Amino acid sequence: MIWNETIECADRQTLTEIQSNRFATMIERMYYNVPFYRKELQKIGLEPGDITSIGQLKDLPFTTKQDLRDNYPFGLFTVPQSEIVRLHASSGTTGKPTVVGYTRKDIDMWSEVVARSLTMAGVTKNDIIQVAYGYGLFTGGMGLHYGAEKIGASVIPISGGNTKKQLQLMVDFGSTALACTPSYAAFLGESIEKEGISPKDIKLKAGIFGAEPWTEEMRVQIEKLLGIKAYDIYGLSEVIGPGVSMECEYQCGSHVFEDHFIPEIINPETLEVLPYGELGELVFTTVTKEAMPLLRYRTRDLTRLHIDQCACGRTLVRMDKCLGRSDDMLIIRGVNVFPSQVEAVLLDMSETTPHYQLIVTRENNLDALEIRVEVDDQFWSDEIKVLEGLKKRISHNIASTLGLSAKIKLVEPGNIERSEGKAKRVIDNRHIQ
Ligand code: DLL
Repeated sequence: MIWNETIECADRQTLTEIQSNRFATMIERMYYNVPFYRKELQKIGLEPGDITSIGQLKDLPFTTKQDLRDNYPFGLFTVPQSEIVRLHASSGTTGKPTVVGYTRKDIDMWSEVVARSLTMAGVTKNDIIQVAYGYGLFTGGMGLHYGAEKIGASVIPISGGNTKKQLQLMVDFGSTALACTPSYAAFLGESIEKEGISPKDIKLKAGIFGAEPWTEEMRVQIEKLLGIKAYDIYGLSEVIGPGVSMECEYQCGSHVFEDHFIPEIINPETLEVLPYGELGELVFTTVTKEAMPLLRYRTRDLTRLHIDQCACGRTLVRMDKCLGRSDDMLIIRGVNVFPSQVEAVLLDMSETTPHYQLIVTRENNLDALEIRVEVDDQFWSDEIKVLEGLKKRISHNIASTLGLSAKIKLVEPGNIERSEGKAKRVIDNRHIQ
């Protein structure tokens, strides 16, 4: 089944017309309501009326996470606060999060694209969907929730964690679909037998997994453990949240909902637009978002786009699984982490130096983060109690900044390897890409 056949199967010309009209209106709104965009557009001598076609997109300036940070928290909103009905946030590159706002119409649009996504995974109003993405500032929980309600499925808003209860409700309520990160899905799968549950008591058919990179091998493993078909869902808070693109049953890339989000692939060094099929950085322009539209937003995700017709009948462009990032962002247990956030915490504390290393491992499908921190010469002590106290304080500050707990290991002054070139801040032993 296709949720919105008129759009999802529209011919290219129709789609381009829709995009061009919406794009022109959006540029106008940005120009008149957001000083940042007005300045950027004026820099290239552009007046809103000059934009008539989506073909002109390639000549317009990019927006980056730094721009969002510079305009923190609400500087890029095009509507007054009274029109905002929801705020979400994701990790910024240092202490401050990236904030996104939604009008009621934005929430409706978001529910629509998630409804299309869930329909691709075969979810209907006859399904019971367990939403085990985190509810809160993270967009995963609420995003899936509204989309699932829109199609009329029964939603279990259980949020993440509490594995025992997840499995108990999965059996007792007869959940037929599961939405969570792929690593948590694998962990749930592995916990079934440990919890003394018989796999035949699990009624799941489909999984809607995303928010972090995962491999084809992981897909096979999860499908086997949970007895389901596992689908990839992609999205980012800045653009809307989950539901920017989604895999159909043919699983040959995720269809991008191009009537709302226009994708481009650029060379991250030269910034030139690359043709279909070439690997580069994914860039999105939103054409319907009201509260916080984005012009050529650099996602930093590396992938390819394909335009050839998909066997499912949808004409929407497909993107490959993300092959990595063009910055240093890590995704640990579904939480976005920038090494610079850790650095900001350490710089804030007089007892530590900004010499540190992040070591990421994966055991039983769950990510673990260890942070090795070099202690300041003045503070280093032979007294265990003093160091234990420091460890606790770092641990607390890291958890409140990253939203993620980490094991802290204190290292003697001078003992973290110095590099002559780029510091090796991250050792990722998960091999997921
Ligand atoms: O992760 C939104 C989301 C929630 C997507 C639930 C899917 C399911 P952020 O926290 O802003 O938003 O993180 C966005 O996560 O730029 C990618 O690097 C990564 N990411 C998201 N989905 C996928 C995926 C949500 N399916 C960042 N595969 C993005 C690989 C993904 N990476």
